[in-house]
Amino acid sequence: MSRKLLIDTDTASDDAVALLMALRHPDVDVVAITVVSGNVPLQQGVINALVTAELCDSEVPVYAGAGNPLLREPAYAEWFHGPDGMGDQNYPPPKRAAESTHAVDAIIDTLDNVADIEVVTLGPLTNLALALKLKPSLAEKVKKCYIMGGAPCTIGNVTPAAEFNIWVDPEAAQIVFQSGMTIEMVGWHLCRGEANLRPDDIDLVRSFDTPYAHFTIDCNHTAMEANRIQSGEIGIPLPDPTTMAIVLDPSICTERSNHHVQIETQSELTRGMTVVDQLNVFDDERNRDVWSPGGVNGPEITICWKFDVKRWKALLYRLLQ
Ligand SMILES: [Ca+2]
Repeated sequence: MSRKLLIDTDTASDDAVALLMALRHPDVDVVAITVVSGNVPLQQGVINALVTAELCDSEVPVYAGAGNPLLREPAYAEWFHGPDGMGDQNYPPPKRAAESTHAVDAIIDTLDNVADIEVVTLGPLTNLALALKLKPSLAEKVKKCYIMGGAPCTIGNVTPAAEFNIWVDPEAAQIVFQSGMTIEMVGWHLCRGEANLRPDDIDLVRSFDTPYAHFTIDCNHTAMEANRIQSGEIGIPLPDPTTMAIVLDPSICTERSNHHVQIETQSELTRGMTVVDQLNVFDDERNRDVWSPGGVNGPEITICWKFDVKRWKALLYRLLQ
């Protein structure tokens, strides 16, 4: 039986590849794509999600959601993905439009009614937080929620402390992380270094000569240049696709552990930091009031620390051919 996924995305170039992977995977049924403001303004993200679905001959419903974070001003990452989020490839406009239902209503309906639903979030957590605020019991309906976000090793890509998705809407992230949903957090660190698509990998992907392969490289060309400037790495960073690889084959994650996690919402210096209690200091009486005033610590979150780079790329390549 196919696994059922709901994917929430701020669709830009790496989201598009992650969507493509899920839509082309034979054992997965993507029941809904919900779009949130993040990498690009909401309506651009909707267009990018529809363009990607069309490339995959998929009729998956696409829903537009929150155009702003819960409390903060919107922040975009066009400098990284290009003004259209897709490396300015001038893709023709999609033939389909988004559904008329709001993404938050679609999330509530899907989580309530689709058995064994799994959720994958590839953007800021605004849509999911709004759904949980309206219906907290949804947390128990989700078999598992995979979150691309956070910087458990404290190497951020917006600030030294924070990864983009969590930084954009930290209040939403805190709501989701404290909701009791079964969560696996796949941080930004995994997509770095050897996990980038290196020039040799890019040549290999081009050699597949499929629309999916060319799309993957073309729409990420701005991201490759931005990555070189930001981190000095030569290659395409693919945070959302690395997360999707772990969703599609959880054994690709080779080291994971469970910890209490809090999201920083008060400080400007560390806004959106994913504070992971790796040594479980909360369990020590001496630390409890210091770490968590009031003694409330929330549920444990599974953190993925390491993954198998060869197997991540092998899975990607299989889905691009
Ligand atoms: Ca994303």
